Amino acid sequence: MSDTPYIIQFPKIGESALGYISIAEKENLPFVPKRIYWTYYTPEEVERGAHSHYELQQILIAVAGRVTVTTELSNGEKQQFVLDSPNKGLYIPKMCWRTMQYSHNAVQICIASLEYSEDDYIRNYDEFLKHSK
Ligand code: T46
Repeated sequence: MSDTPYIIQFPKIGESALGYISIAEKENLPFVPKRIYWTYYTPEEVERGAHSHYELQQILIAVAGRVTVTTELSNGEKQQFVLDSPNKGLYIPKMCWRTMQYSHNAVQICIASLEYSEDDYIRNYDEFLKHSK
């Protein structure tokens, strides 16, 4: 388990004449997935996210379009990632504030380490800062 976000390159098998397949296998993932969900048709002017998780780890993939993700760790370190390829994922550790913006055609898949629990969310930024190291 990493404490910081990082890009995961998934294998891209195929060729332009035939198309491609990418595969997420448990040996190549930082956790064993318990849940997968996807978001789509998010208007470009909408910012999603704006929360952190106490325990949840995630991998975000833009399987279509472009997703811009900003992350902030509890030590104040901020980063921006552009997910614009179906074989590129972003690992998001626990206790990481994130916001996402989407191109009009973006479909974002999230591979999650835990089942859904609203109790795992920190949706108040000041509350998140209280957990700063
Ligand atoms: C995250 C980012 C990347 C459920 O009922 N079950 C679920 O498994 C999920 C993920 C959401 N919901 C409900 C909770 C809200 O009423 O769906 C609604 C939208 O969720 P939220 O506003 O949290 O959506 P995003 O896109 O801001 O965040 C989601 C995930 O919730 C979150 O864990 O990290 O995607």
